[in-house]
Amino acid sequence: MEPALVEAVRSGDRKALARAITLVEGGEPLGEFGDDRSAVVGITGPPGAGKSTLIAVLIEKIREKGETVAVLAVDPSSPLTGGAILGDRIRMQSHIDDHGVFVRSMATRGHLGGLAGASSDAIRLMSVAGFDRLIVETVGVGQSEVEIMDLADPVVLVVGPSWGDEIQAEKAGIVEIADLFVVNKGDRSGAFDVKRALTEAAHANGADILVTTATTGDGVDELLASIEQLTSS
Ligand SMILES: Nc1nc2c(ncn2[C@@H]2O[C@H](COP(=O)(O)OP(=O)(O)OP(=O)(O)O)[C@@H](O)[C@H]2O)c(=O)[nH]1
Ligand SMILES: [Mg+2]
Repeated sequence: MEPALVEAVRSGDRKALARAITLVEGGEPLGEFGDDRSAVVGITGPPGAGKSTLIAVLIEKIREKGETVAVLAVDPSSPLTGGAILGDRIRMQSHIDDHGVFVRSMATRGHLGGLAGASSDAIRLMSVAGFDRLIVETVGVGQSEVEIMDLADPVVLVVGPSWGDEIQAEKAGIVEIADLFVVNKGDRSGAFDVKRALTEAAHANGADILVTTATTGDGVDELLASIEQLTSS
């Protein structure tokens, strides 16, 4: 990649950052540069669990603390959830004029392999751009999402109150790599049953289980506190 573009990204130019991510998405190699990487928080889980809604609340809380945050939402190729790109944009739009927030979707549809590599380069670019916190969202339904989560530490698994039916994500090995479990939609019946059902898996990972309601913000302060604790250790 052009050193001038990388320099512009480093200086905090958001348009340059967006352009650079488009280039790595198109397969352009990023090349070498200083790896001053911030902690990457991975947020994954089955479609519709409320990941984007939770992230929108987290963004608000992070900004209230005066920290900056960049989010990469890696969209699934599944036609079922392909509308997520637009949904994510709309949900996070309230932060669009804030220089301390950068939100980017990366489409997996039609991607010719190397998705984890492109995501990794996009995250490096966001890190170099100087954000205090980096978040990557994936839908935990396939092997490539597990690969992307390899880039993240900690990994937060978000499930809904119907987790019992969501065996795909379990098959994909997401449960094994989660550092924190979140049962979202705490306002719905079943959330506490799911919490109980996850206790063993969480215990095996030494992970906590939180219950949140993203739509009201309930439990999100605790979620951010847990994330901060995991990123500081
Ligand atoms: N009742 C209730 N609905 C919620 C809650 N959190 C999110 N939702 C709703 O659940 C739906 C899916 O939320 P998203 O945030 O798009 O979920 P997601 O996990 O990002 O979905 P994908 O990116 O498509 O996998 C939306 O209609 C949200 O408004 C919650 O805590 N309670
Ligand atoms: Mg989403």
